[in-house]
Amino acid sequence: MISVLTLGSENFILYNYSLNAIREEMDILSEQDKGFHPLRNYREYTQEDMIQRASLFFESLKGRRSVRSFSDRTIPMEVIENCIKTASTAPSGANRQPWHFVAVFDGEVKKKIREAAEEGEREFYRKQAEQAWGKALKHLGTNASKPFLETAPCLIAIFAQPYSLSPEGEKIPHYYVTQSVGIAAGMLITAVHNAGLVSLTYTPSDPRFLNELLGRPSYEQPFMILVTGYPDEEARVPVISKKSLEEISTFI
Ligand code: IYR
Repeated sequence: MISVLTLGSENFILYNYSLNAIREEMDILSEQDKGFHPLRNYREYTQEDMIQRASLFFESLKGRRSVRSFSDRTIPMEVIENCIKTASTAPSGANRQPWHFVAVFDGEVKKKIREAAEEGEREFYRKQAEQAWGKALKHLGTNASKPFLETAPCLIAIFAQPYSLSPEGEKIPHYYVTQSVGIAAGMLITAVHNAGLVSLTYTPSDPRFLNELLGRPSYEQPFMILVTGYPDEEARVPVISKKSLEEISTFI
């Protein structure tokens, strides 16, 4: 107060004004802007470049196919690490990141996964063969045999977390879990393709065995296994087509 009184009246008003402005600014900062920083790393392209980039990206992704025959050639672990890091950049409900990825390179563990998966598949194909679901799969040529689970160098098991647990054991709710993990899985598939590898989204018919085999808590839900590696030299893929833009979209 004393120091304020020693200021001339004009200066006092200015001083007071700037103090209030700073206080106000700090209030706004703490209420709205706390934990925000400017958008970084955004890069705008010219419309011409944008058009070309979108077209080239489509051309690249159009070439992706699900592959069921893998080479046993090894792949660098670093590539998988970066692909998982790419998936981890996915948006998620309330940014809770409700996923866990287990990258399996170990031959013994892959063998166990294959055995357990094939057991579930034998049951599935026995029950579904003549049902609608079984018939819908006929053109893919799938059956209960899953050799790729052992041949492929890497199986990335993706788990969805309906919630997580705090260190005190309290449940932390997760939101839009299926959407979030689906987006992350899509980005993982894209990253693997971009690295020059192929993948298969394999969904075991009865996937619960994965929790115990891979040491994941029982509340996590096995989402899919992304079988990853090089294609077998003789790999063949089914003749399929994708729906046209007109069929899948409406522009208003
Ligand atoms: N999980 C089984 C069945 C299967 C189901 C769907 I939907 C597919 O697109 C392909 C297969 C299997 O992998 O054989």
